[in-house]
Amino acid sequence: MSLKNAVQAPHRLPALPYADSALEPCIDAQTLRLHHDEHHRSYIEKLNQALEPYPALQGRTALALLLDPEAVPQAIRAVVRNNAGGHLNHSMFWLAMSPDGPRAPRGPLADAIVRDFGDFERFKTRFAEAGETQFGSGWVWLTRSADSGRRLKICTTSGHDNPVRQGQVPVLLNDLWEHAYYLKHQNRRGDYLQDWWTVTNWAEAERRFEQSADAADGPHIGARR
Ligand code: MN3
Repeated sequence: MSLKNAVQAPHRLPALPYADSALEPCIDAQTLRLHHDEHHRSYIEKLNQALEPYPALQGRTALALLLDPEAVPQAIRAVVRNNAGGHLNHSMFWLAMSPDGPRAPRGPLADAIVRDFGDFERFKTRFAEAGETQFGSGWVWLTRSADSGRRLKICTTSGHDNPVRQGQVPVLLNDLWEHAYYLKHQNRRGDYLQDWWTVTNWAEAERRFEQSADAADGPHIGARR
């Protein structure tokens, strides 16, 4: 799913593209089931609930709501930001993992990672370190942005913020909330981040990277609806 095709209102929970147990042993079936069926669902329910009195906003995608906060009444702006963000990020996150496929990037994305981080191992170390040191709940991202000459960079966000709001195109993301890993890894977020390379969907990251090429020319990257 691309950003511009985010789920239309009434917002609905997308099905997981694999079985609950498909990402074991990195992500156990119970964690994946709770994360998808309960956490992601609850963001969607809260988003739909907040939008209920505002029919004009119900046709907007989660991305559109996040990119135009001024269009959202102050009374529901924070709820919409948190829950549209939660919905969008999780919809991307399920696709950022796969039980099979290449376990390293190929082609133009592989070349860009070498160019911007030195080599693939160094990139993995920096991504995991950024995720481990993010204080509290949030996300770690690999993004491409116009303002840095289309270079790749690693960043973190708090809560469910998405760097697309800062004009960056997400290529890869990982969930740093404890609900993503606590049943199996407990407090060891660093171990989860290391294990996560065994389920990373590099084919999806390659697709996102290649689709970002044109969009990275202007200030509205990733923002086309
Ligand atoms: Mn989560």
